[in-house]
Amino acid sequence: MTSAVPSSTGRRGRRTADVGTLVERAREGDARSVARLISLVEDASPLLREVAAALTPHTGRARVLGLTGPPGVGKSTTTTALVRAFRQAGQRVGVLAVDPSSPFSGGALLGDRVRMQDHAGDGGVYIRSMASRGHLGGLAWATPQALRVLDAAGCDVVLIETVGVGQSELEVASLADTTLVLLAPGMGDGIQAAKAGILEVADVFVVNKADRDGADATVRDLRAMLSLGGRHTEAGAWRPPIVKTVASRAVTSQDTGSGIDDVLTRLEEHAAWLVSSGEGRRRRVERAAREVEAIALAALRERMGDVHGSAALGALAEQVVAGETDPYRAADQLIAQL
Ligand SMILES: Nc1nc2c(ncn2[C@@H]2O[C@H](COP(=O)(O)OP(=O)(O)OP(=O)(O)O)[C@@H](O)[C@H]2O)c(=O)[nH]1
Ligand SMILES: [Mg+2]
Repeated sequence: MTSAVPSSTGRRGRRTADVGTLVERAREGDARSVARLISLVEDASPLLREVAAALTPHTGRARVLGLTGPPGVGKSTTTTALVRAFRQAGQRVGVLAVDPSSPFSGGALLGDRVRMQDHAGDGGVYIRSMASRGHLGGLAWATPQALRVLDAAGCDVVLIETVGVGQSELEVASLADTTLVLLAPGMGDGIQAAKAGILEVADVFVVNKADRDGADATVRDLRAMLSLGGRHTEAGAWRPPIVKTVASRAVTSQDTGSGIDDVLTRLEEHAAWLVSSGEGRRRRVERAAREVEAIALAALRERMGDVHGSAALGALAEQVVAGETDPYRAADQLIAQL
């Protein structure tokens, strides 16, 4: 038996479907069901446990690509160009944009926060913006679950766009099988990126806006930085290639010379390396570990919330004040009671 899910048209439960039906429909490619499942994730619904159980047998197939980089560098434009390329290759594509500050460009892919591609024209693309800060565990908690929904819904590729400026973005990048770090000429982007630590997570570097002055200088800066060391210099390691692109050209005119084809080639090479080196498997295990950890921490935090103001905590606090115990021992006792 599965639980009733409030419809996305209102939480007052005017229309309901059960979790099993919703998952079934999502797997058949019904965009509205996919949207509702992701809404459950965003709302941290109590039904998620059931949703995860229903989805998991159908997951593990999607290839996950992370795109990160400084604000305005062209992540959404590049995502749009890649989506188009994958669609042309007959693949189903999901896009998760994590707290984007600028919208996606390009006709059919224009999406608002909740919009999914729901018309018959192209049911092969799902786009979703995630704004889940403030939830228990934040993005580390919500993004992998949204990913699982898209994976189970039959997406061959899922692209995750994040702005590379902080820790949560690094966490999201760690969800990916392959991470693309985008930079653009000027503004000392390379140095900024190094500071933010995003160089270390790069599998493929994309120097976008190569139509602008300074693209070659940015490539040189990057090469120089990579030669200084890092995980890629170890034996058998993947050496991240640097590709120059003009993503806006790929989106507006689809002409060649945009560099997007080169990006696709590098992605294929990296996918092959992930298999041959065993690194792909290792990343997925790591991803699962983080997800389990995030769920466990969120559950613990919730239980700690129940503890706040509880009689047990009050009694321990009295003992600390009375000098009968110290705060560390009291905390141990509290945790033992959870
Ligand atoms: N000249 C030039 N402009 C580009 C190129 N790619 C993207 N742009 C423009 O750069 C601006 C920002 O592009 P976005 O794709 O929104 O960049 P973003 O990295 O997703 O931005 P945020 O999500 O806000 O961090 C837009 O006006 C694009 O049209 C390019 O290759 N060359
Ligand atoms: Mg963007």
